[in-house]
Amino acid sequence: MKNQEIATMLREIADFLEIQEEEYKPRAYRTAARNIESLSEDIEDIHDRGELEEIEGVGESISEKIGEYLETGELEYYEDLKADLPVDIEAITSVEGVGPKTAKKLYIELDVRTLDDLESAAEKGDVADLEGFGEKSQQNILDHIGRAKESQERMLLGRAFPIAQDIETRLHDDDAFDQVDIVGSFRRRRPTVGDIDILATAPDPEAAMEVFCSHDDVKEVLSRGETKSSVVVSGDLQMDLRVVDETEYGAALVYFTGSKDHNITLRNRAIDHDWKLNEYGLFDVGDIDDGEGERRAGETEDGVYDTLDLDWIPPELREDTGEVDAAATGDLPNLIELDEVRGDLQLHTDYSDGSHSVREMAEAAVERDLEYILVTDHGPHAPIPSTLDRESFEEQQADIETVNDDLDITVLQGIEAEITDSGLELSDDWYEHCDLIVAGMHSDPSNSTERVVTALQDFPVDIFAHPSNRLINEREPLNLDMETVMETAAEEDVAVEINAQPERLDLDWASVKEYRETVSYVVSTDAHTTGELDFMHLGIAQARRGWCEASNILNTRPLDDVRSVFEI
Ligand code: DGT
Ligand code: CA
Ligand code: CA
Ligand code: ZN
Repeated sequence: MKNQEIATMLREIADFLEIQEEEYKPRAYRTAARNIESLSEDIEDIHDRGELEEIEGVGESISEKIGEYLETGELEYYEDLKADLPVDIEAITSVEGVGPKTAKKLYIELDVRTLDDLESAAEKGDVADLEGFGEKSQQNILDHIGRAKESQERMLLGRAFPIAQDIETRLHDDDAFDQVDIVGSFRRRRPTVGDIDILATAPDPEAAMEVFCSHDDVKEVLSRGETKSSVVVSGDLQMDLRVVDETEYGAALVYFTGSKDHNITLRNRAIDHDWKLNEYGLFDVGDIDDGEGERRAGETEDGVYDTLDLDWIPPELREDTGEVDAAATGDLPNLIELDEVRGDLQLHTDYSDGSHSVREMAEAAVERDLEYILVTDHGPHAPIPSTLDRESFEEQQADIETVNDDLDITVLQGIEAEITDSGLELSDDWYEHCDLIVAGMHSDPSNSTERVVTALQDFPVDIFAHPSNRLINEREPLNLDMETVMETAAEEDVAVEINAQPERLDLDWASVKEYRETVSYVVSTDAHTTGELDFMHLGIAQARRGWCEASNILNTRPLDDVRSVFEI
């Protein structure tokens, strides 16, 4: 599937157009890119049906360009832009503080085309000498370039998801394959993945390799062997395929799912029994000095754990944070499942920066079997172009009432309020009209902990949204004293959000685990389009990584419970 590849191209076009001082077009291209990369359907199928323009944010002009690219493998418009400015614009603008115009200046003055060029120019001191730059901007580049380089190496889980799933389905459906599973960090649902590791069994491994390596979406074959191959697919994602013997499949599943630290703890447990655990199986080597020993397990994953006297450990927990001990004593959590979610407590509509109406969002939520949603458009002082004021808020209220009469779902009206230096942005007269107040911080002041604590203590906040305000691969988390913040949230009965947007996944899973007995969580999509309601699974995966059961997550409860918890 070429969704990610096309989204990246559209984003680069947006950067190029921004350099040309185009006013509206860059935003249009970025919106289209965002919607395309969150599609679960293959964009080629949509194109085949002639329905590109039905994708939100894709009008005639962008749809023609996508069509040209899909049909010819190239887009002339894009090639021309790139010929004028032959730089890796996506990579260079991923350095925090470096925008498209800066990138152009760096190219013209210093011939910076890649991140490596930029790094060496900054290290040599050439950037500081440029007009309008100086030591401070140079230092900023040096401070942030490492993260930018890393971000080139790791793809967001939510972006890799459609690509990986598409390939898994395709291999599954092909006669050359029997069992197919995606393993590695993807199976553990780490927020970012370095590559996609696929494990399979196949009647004829060489035929399976041929299918894997020769598909249309493969851009480059890095290595090809009889049982292991590596390719780069559309979207610049590396995929490794290993074909193993049926009798070893379970042991290989354990080994290649990782994490490495989890594997080491398992292996040590095996050693305690005088056994040996590796990717081929679990062997009794008690009386034997060399050779394999007697095979105890290996065909199924469950069998490997069971033979080690362990409950089967869900992949999301395999990070060596106590899961093996818990599995030994029968104390693993009964992890929350996606289908236990009943509502979504943060999403946006076209009353602020969302793409869809209240009704469209509500209908999409009904399709996803939700019982309630909380609309949380941005309050008047949010640092974005389109926000609510009192008048539009009242119009929205009327809209919501009609939708509630028409549809089999309850729409609550909330607001995403900005945490400011004096607490919350809203004046008192807002509060009585909101069902729930979601508060979040989108700036990075030096006294962020103090501000959050004040907002939670002195203002009627119900949910604290995306606590660290990080953007994975783009922006550092706030410098918050998380323990103080979580204790305050607990004292003030403020629920803490696990935001499911692919670049947020915030509260991060390690903190989720740490504070799960202190605070109540909600998992919210923060959807800005109907399609983004599907991000819920990413947030639930992080809740699972944080050892949460349904009881830890408020939006698994029926609406009446939610109402009584928040006293609405
Ligand atoms: P990634 O790709 O950086 O997102 O993270 P992983 O966890 O997918 O790592 P990867 O692709 O290098 O390897 C896949 C799994 O294979 C890993 O989770 C555990 C296993 N593995 C790889 N190398 C080693 C190793 O040296 N020792 C052990 N015990 N396991 C390993
Ligand atoms: Ca991997
Ligand atoms: Ca790998
Ligand atoms: Zn928004």
